[in-house]
Amino acid sequence: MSRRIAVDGPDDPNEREGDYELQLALSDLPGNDDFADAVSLGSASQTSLEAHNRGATQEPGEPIHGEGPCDPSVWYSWTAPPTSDVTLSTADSEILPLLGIYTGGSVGSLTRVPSTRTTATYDREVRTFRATAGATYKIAVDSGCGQMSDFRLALASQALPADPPGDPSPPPQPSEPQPGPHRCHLRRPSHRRRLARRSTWPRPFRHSGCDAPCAAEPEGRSPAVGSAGCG
Ligand SMILES: [Ca+2]
Repeated sequence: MSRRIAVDGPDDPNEREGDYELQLALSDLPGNDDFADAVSLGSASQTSLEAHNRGATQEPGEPIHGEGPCDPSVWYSWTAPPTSDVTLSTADSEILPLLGIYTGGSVGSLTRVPSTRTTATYDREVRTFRATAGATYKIAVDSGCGQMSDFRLALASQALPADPPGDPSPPPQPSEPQPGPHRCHLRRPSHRRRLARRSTWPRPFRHSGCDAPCAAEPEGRSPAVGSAGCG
């Protein structure tokens, strides 16, 4: 396929004519322009690469990764080995890089992964996110203002400490009966004993379960049968 190239000057008529130099450079299109062609980063805990987004496009249904809709994006895929805190960096890129992190199986049904942009300058963006063990993340590298040039991408993950093994729960021990509030059970003397003791009534009641005598009932009153506090 042939292309025709026009060379023109600015609107100012005083600058419309003069010498010029035309440079032409050819570059292969990125093979991971489309989501389905994402380059796999495997499950490395750390990795870095240099690539470019020249000729990259935005697919129908592709989310907007930054603030603009230009989206000359390329895609990568990475699977978290353990649950980790992950840092993505595009430091020293020749574009104004933008990063998008997603899960999902098609470009039109992606779920954006919560992330924090810790650095954003003209040549780098740094984002951190929490990755779940075994989950596969789709990473888009885009550029602001539709820039197309070289970029760098570095991934570093820090596995979260595993839960401490902890001491196994001790087997349940049979609970010993706990002493409750001490109650003294008064027993009323039998009728026969009451008759025998009529001459000495009232007497201090004796009770079971308590060595101390309970207070005598007021004279002339029969003690109630039941329980009463001892003390
Ligand atoms: Ca693309």
